[in-house]
Amino acid sequence: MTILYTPNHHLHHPQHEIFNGEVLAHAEVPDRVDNMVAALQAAEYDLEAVNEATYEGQLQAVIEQIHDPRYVHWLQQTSVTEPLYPSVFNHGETALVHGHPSIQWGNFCTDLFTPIMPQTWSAAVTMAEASLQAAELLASHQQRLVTVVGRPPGHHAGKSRVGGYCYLNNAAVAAHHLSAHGRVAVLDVDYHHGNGTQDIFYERADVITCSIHAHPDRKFPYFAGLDTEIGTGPGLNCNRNFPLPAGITDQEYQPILESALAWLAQPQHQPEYLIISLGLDTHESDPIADFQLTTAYYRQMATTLSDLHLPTVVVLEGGYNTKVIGENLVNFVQGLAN
Ligand code: Q9C
Ligand code: ZN
Repeated sequence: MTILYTPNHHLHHPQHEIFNGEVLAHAEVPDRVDNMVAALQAAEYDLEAVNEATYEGQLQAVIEQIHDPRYVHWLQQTSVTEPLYPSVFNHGETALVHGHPSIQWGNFCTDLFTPIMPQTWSAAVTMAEASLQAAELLASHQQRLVTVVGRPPGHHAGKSRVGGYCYLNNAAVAAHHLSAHGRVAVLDVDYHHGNGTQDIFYERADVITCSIHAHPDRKFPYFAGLDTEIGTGPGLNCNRNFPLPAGITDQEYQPILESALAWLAQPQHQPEYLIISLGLDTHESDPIADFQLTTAYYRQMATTLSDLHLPTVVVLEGGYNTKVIGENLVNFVQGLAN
C-alpha cells in the first residue's frame, strides 16, 4: 500500500459557506487532513508527499478531457485576493468572459458552498496530480493499492459545473487515466451522491460508476442521485445509484454495499481497476450527515471491497468530524490491505 498526500492542501482554507442566506463556518477545513495524516503516522504508515503540480503534459490533458477546458483555464487564471462567491448562476450556454470575476464564476458553479480562495488552484491541482500519480502506479504495475489523502475533495465537480466543496474531480482523473489501460469501476461511498463523477462518465461504457448515498430528497446535491439515473447512450446501464434513508447502520449498509459490488463486478462490466471515492461523512458522529456507521465498520467495509481483488486507488472525499476522521481512515486502510 502506497499512501500519497498533499501538504499544500493548507493553501485552500475557505471560512464560510452560505446556506439559505445564513453564513456558516465552512465544514471542509485543513484539520481534516491533518488529523488523517497524524493518525496514519501513529499507525506507522509511511506517507509520500506530492508537493506541487505543474499544469502541463499528461495532467493537463487528463483534466481537460474530463472537464470543460474553459472552466479549468478560468480557474487557473483567475487570481483573487479575497474569497470569490457567485451571485448569479448562468443556466444557459457558458458566456461572458469579461466582467467581474464573481459574475464570471456564475458560469461554472452550482452553489454558495464552494468559494474560490486566493490559492485554491494550487491546492486543487496538486490533489489532481496526486490522483494521477496514484493511477499511474497501478497502470505501470508498481503498486496494486494506493490511497490519496488530501483536499479539496472532487466528486461533486462535474464536466463544467462544480460545487459541494469540489473543484477538480480527483477520482475522475484517476479513472480516466486508467481507462486507457482497462475497464474501470468507480465506487463512491461518500455520504453524498457523487454527482460530478456520474456527470463526467454518464455517456461512457469504459468507466462504470456507482454511488451509495443519502437520498437527494433530503441532502446535497438534491438534484441528482436517484436510482432512475442509469446512464445514457453508450453508457446506458453503466451508472447505478443507491439512495438511502437517514439512520443507516452497519448491518443495514453491508448488504447494500454487497449489492453495489455485485453490480460492478457483473460479467457485462468486468472491471480491471477500482477507484473508491471514500467519504468518511457516513460516520455516526459526522456533523453534517445522518448515517450511523461505526469506526470499526470501516475495516469491514474495506475488507469487503478487497474481495474484488482489483488494483485499487482510494481517493479521499468528505468526512467532517475532524477528531475521528483519521481513526476511521486507519481502520479502512487496514481493512483494505488485509
Ligand atoms: N451546511 C463532500 O462531502 N452542504 N461535499 C452544505 C450544510 C454541502 C459535501 C450545507 C455538502 C457538500 C465532498
Ligand atoms: Zn460527502
